[in-house]
Amino acid sequence: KGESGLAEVNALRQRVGTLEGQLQSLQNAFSQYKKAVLFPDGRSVGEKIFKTAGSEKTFQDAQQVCTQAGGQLPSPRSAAENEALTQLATAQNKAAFLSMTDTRKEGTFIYPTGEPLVYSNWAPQEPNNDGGSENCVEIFPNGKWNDKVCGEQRLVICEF
Ligand code: 289
Ligand code: CA
Repeated sequence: KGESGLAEVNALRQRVGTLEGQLQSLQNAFSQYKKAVLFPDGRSVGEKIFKTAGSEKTFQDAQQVCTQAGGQLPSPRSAAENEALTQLATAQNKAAFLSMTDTRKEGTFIYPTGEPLVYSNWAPQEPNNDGGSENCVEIFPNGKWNDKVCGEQRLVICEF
C-alpha cells in the first residue's frame, strides 16, 4: 500500500503540473484575445463588455442588431459602466441609444427586464418628454442622458 500510494501521489503531482501549464497557456491566450477584440471599439467593465459597430439605427433596429449578435442594448447600472459607454460615444462623436424606455408608464424608465433604474445620469432638465413622445434614452458623448424619440437614428452600442 505504502509504495503504490507514493506512485499515485507522484502521478497526481504530474497531472496537476500539466494542468497548471495548460491553464497558464489559456489565460495568456484569453488575455491576448480580449485586447484584440476590444480594440478599438470595445470596453470591458466588471463582467460586462460594451462594443459599437459604429452604425446608427432607430431604437427598434438597434435592439434587433444587439439581440441578433447575442447581446442587448446597454443598461449602465453604475458610474463606471456609464463612463465606459461615454468613452465609446466620445470616440465616435455620436449619441447612442440605451436600453431603457418609459413606454409602459410615462416618466418611469425601466430596463428591458421591467426593473426600474438603479442608476441614472440625466442632463439638466431631463427627462422632459419633449413633444410628448420621448420614450427612449440617448447617452451623449459627454456621458449625460436625454430622453429622445425612439424613431431617431442613434449610434448602436451593444452590451454583452
Ligand atoms: O426634439 C427635441 C429633442 O431634439 C431635444 O431637444 C432639446 O435638446 C431638449 O428639449 C431635449 O429634451 C429634447 O429631447
Ligand atoms: Ca428630452
